Amino acid sequence: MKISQAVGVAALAAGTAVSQSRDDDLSTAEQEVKQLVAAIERKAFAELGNRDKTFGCTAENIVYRQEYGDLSKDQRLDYIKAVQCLMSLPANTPSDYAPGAKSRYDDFVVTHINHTLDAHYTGNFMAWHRWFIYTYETALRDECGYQGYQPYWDWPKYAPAPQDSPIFNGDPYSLGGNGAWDPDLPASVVTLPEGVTGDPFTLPGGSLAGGSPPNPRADGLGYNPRRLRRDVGPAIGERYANWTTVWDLLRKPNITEYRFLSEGGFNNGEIGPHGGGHYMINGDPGGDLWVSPAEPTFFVHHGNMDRMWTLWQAIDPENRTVLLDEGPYGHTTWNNEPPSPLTTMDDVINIGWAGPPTTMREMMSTTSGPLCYFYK
Ligand SMILES: *[C@@H]1O[C@H](CO)[C@@H](O)[C@H](O)[C@H]1NC(C)=O
Ligand SMILES: *[C@@H]1O[C@H](CO)[C@@H](O)[C@H](O)[C@H]1NC(C)=O
Ligand SMILES: *[C@@H]1O[C@H](CO)[C@@H](O)[C@H](O)[C@H]1NC(C)=O
Ligand SMILES: *[C@@H]1O[C@H](CO)[C@@H](O)[C@H](O)[C@H]1NC(C)=O
Ligand SMILES: [Cu+2]
Repeated sequence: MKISQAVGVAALAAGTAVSQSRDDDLSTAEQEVKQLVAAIERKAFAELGNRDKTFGCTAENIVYRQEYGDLSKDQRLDYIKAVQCLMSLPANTPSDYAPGAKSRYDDFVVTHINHTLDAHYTGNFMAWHRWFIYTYETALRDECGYQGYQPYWDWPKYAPAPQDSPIFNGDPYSLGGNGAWDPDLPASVVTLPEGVTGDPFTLPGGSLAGGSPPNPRADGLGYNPRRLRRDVGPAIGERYANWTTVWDLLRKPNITEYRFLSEGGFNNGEIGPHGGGHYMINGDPGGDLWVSPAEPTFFVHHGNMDRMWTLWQAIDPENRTVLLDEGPYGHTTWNNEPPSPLTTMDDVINIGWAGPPTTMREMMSTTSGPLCYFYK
């Protein structure tokens, strides 16, 4: 008997038999995803266990990133304190380049704004964000004394009610809630743990979100402090980031197909779980492609983007850590517009004042290059 059938039987026995086929399908997918992820993890751990000590990354020194809700309350507070610390340290970005960059945290926002058009719908997208998140995690640890690792947001786990999840429920251990409804604003005003509200960054001019007030500079790099606003709810996640989505994603045969589901088809209304995670947060700046890292939950969302890619790669590491995308998203320009060369392993990944550069080659594995982490 498949586990998925066993769950159906258990639900019947508990008198909670799922009557809607939709729910039944999702719980089937949930069980299948959990089995598949467990099998991938066993395979990856076994491979690590077989490595000898000459390998830089082994079962002894690898570290693990955890789901936000799996952290203890103390661990969540440690993470929040480290993020607040990053928001209180001085910026590396010169103020004549970006007057809005007031803190070390803002270095990451500035870099993301500057690289929006050469790090999304491009061949470096997954690797660029892997290095971006890793550098952020490193700053939390080295500059703010954080002892843990970057947590991730397992989207489908909370898709039916993300506003009640440990990430968004507004309790002192969360990354803030939706806040009180303010009839003067199009989205809700968020209430973040003390400190997290300090200096949310900027919106670039002409950006997607109806951010207000508009940034004083057309390039969005001016100083524009305001409270975060969110509109967290179930509609987007249930549609674009459910258990079936994850099941389908992990079974994609190549990176082109993988990315087409993950990021959505271009301009056809599909947003995939990547857009789904961003628009589950929504608001200002979370709903804005350029400035979205100014919303602290960006990093748990992209943590899961990286986790998905890591798990998918671990199914066939030999092929999937060398394979570069040959589809329209595999080039050095946004959706290959205007036409540009394919991204190569030697391409440099630049993250400006956020941290040092790296290469595509170094970012293709979390266990076989300079990186040494996995997910659990
Ligand atoms: C789950 O997500 C997929 C897209 O990945 C969508 O096509 C499907 O309709 C969603 N399922 C439900 C039950 O909403
Ligand atoms: C990726 O997989 C799809 C579906 O099997 C196939 O049509 C496509 O040619 C593959 N692309 C590459 C680059 O192998
Ligand atoms: C890649 O996949 C193919 C078959 O799918 C397999 O034969 C091969 O050994 C794998 N590894 C490499 C490095 O090509
Ligand atoms: C901004 O991005 C461009 C490439 O688009 C790069 O040449 C430049 O160094 C970047 N500047 C900063 C400050 O990150
Ligand atoms: Cu991004």
